[in-house]
Amino acid sequence: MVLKSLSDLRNIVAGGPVRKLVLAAAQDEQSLGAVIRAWKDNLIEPILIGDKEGIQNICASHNYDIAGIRIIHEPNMDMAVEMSVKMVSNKQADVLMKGKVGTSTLLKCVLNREWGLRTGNLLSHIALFEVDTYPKVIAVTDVAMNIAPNLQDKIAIINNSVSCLIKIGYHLPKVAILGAVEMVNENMEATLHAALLSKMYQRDQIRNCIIDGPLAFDNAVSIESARLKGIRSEVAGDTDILLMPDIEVGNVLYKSLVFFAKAKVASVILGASVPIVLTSRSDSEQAKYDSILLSAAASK
Ligand code: COD
Repeated sequence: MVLKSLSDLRNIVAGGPVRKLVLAAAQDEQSLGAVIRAWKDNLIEPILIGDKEGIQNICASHNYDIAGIRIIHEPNMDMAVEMSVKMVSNKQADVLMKGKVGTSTLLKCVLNREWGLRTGNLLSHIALFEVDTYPKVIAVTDVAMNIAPNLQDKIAIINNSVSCLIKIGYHLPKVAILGAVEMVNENMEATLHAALLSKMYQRDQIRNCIIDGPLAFDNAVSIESARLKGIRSEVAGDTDILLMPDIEVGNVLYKSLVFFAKAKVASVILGASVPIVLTSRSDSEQAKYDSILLSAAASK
């Protein structure tokens, strides 16, 4: 199974148990809109923690009927985030979502050694894109969390993203390790990492996926381009996951897809004890909604 579009996530979530999602500092207009829509669609059970009056005012201004949704009043933002994270670590919720709070405040709580959501794994970000010029959804990682991943970090990022896609229903997702070129060049560290990761895959040191690299972006996503360059690869032109060399390349690709190619996107932080919806203020309500569904689908 592969996702052809992000709307496929809805069927996957609808076919599973209803996940509890806690929205930390819930007095956030766009996040609330997306959460309430997913709740109305019977796809999640939300718990809203934050300033109750602020939450109710936003809902009243949009005519949202929120009777039946649990709201916990905590006007202090830091306390609201701490309470949300503790609710997840006490297994009272399956997904954590960022509301009206800074990313670093939320991540600090998530990484708290006493009551946070650490698992011993690296946390990493994955973004799934639906773009008209590619026949299936393509995942890009890591475009938002790990700045300059070393080889060990890249192994963890691959494992996080592969298990996410497997939870959604994929079998052996195809991972392209990107470089600027498809040849190993000792002056380009990304190509050295790619060659090592490919060999580790061949030796079963990385499992549950098919890996090839280095691949340049063109031959990772176009079989014609791979053919012209004489590249024989199981991944070229049929990539499910693009592993980025670093955050700059990843973030520029992310924003190019959204702004130039008008791609739809859903994203989630992986590697903690539960998926974390950590969309940014500039993401559309639709992107937040799709990210909620991705997180619910990846929560198993
Ligand atoms: N996974 C697990 N643990 C981590 C991770 C991770 N990815 N990152 C840090 N930790 C742990 C460390 O082991 C340590 O115990 C603690 O957290 C603090 O580690 P530091 O001091 O290295 O981490 P910070 O707080 O300086 O940085 C963590 C960030 C995630 C904030 C940092 O990596 C960062 O700024 N990333 C980029 C975020 C960004 O700007 N994104 C914008 C694009 S939209």
